[in-house]
Parts: sequence; C-alpha cells; structure tokens
Amino acid sequence: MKLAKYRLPNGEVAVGQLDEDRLLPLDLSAGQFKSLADILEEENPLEAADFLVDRRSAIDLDTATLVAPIDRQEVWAAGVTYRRSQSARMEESESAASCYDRVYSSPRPELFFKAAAHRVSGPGQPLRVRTDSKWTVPEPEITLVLSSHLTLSGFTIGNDMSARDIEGQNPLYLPQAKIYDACCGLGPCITLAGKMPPHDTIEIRMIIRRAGDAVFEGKTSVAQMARPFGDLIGWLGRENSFPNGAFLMTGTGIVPDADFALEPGDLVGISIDGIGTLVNPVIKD
Ligand code: DO4
Ligand code: MG
Repeated sequence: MKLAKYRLPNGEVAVGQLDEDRLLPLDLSAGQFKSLADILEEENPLEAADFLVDRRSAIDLDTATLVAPIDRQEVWAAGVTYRRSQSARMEESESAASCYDRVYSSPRPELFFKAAAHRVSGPGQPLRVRTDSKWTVPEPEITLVLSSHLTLSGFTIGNDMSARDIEGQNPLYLPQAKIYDACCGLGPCITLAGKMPPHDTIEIRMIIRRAGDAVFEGKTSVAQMARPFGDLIGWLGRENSFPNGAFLMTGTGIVPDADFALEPGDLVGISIDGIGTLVNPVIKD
C-alpha cells in the first residue's frame, strides 16, 4: 500500500491511499489519527490505513496536488554507502580523500542531519542550488521511514541535494553543502514496508532533463549498497531518540561525472521500484 499527502482546494492537507491513477482519501475525522505520521506509528499501519480508506470518494490523481509525505519527523542521511559515492568524494576532495575511503569500510557509518520538515520539497516543488555553489548535484536515495521506536514502517524516494564544490573545499563544510532551504526532496508517497519488492531487486534510476533533453541518465540498485538498512537504523538510534520519527536517506549510488552541475530550469526525475517517481524542478535564487 502507498500512502500520500495532498493539498485540498481550501489549502488544507489530507492523507490518501495511492491506487494506480486514483487517490482514495483516508477519513481522519474520528480523531484517533491526526496525520500520516500517526498512522505510520501504528504497529500495523496497513491495517490502520485500510480501515480509514474511503473508497467511494476517489480523486483522479492528475487533479491532486501531492505534497511531501512528512509531518514533524527529522530527516537524516547516510553517506558513502556505495562504492560510487566513495570514489566521487575522493575525487572532489584532495585534502580529505582518506576520510571517505575509511568511512566506506569502517563499522561506524557516516550519518548526518539533513533537514527539518520546512527544508523539504515534495513532488513538483522546486529544489535549490545554493547561490554560492557552482557545482551542485542531486543524490537519488532510497529513504527509510521510521517510527518513533525506529521501526521501519515504509520507504520513500529522497533527493539529497549536495554542493560538491563546498564539500570538496573542506569536509568541515559538509553541513553547508548539504543543509539549506529546499535542499531535500521527498515523495511522491510512502510505500508501506511489507509492500516493497525484495530489497536486493530494487533499482534506483535518475534522469535529469534540460530544455526537454536528457542531460544525465544513471541507475544503480539497492544490492550495490555496502550496508544493510538495519545496520544504518541501529547506528542512527545509538544515543539518539526520535519522538516524532525520522526519515533516513541511505546514500547515493549514482553520481554524475565531475563535469556535470545542475542548472536552474533542470528537471530531476528519480524512480525507485515499488515506490514511483519523484520529479522536481531546480532553481537558484
Ligand atoms: O560524505 C558526504 C556525503 C555523502 C553522501 O551524501 C552520500 O554518499 O550519499
Ligand atoms: Mg547523499
């Protein structure tokens, strides 16, 4: 089952089940569940959503405005979990190449805070290139949706926008390379954990279009990840609590060649098996 948030014509945000090209509203009027996050907190979110779904009021998906499927969760990210990310980082950072090499094979992963909900863009919403960056790329990442107990309730698509020039100057600039307004894409929906294909079969694809032409295409698969999801969740939960739950982006296995930088007007499309496609336009202002 896929759950999404969408904006009603009166501006309010509602929750629905994505069913092919239809959106079936969830009736939250009884008050037990106030948000998508409340449903994801349940031991069995599928059963809860199934009980709430209103099959008689289907909305044509083309007419619905989806928003990012986040409420008050923090967004965290793992880094250098694929060989491709390790080699790209070592290329971009002369001074700190060995940091990336060592973290790829160390038991402790790289984990960093990525965004609070207000820095997240949903489907169709712009993602930004910082005005002080000339070399920013999107990072397509399968993203874990975790309850406050850090149980894995679902998956979504994440885009961990990264200013490679800023990170490459000095690894201590990582928070500035990674965290700024509209630095993080999430959506278009959350696929509940039990409804995903077998994890080692999941493909991740990215296509970047400029004035209608594909200027970058790449793909990888979850099987290429150097760390299991459970390992990343275990490290995230060490010494840390998440009263509102968390999203955990699991790292990129697709990095465009060093001569590629995003430009305003680009359209970034990321597709992940079992979830769908997240498309965002790029701005720089
Ligand atoms: O070490 C920098 C960040 C790495 C990252 O975001 C990734 O591998 O996806
Ligand atoms: Mg990343």
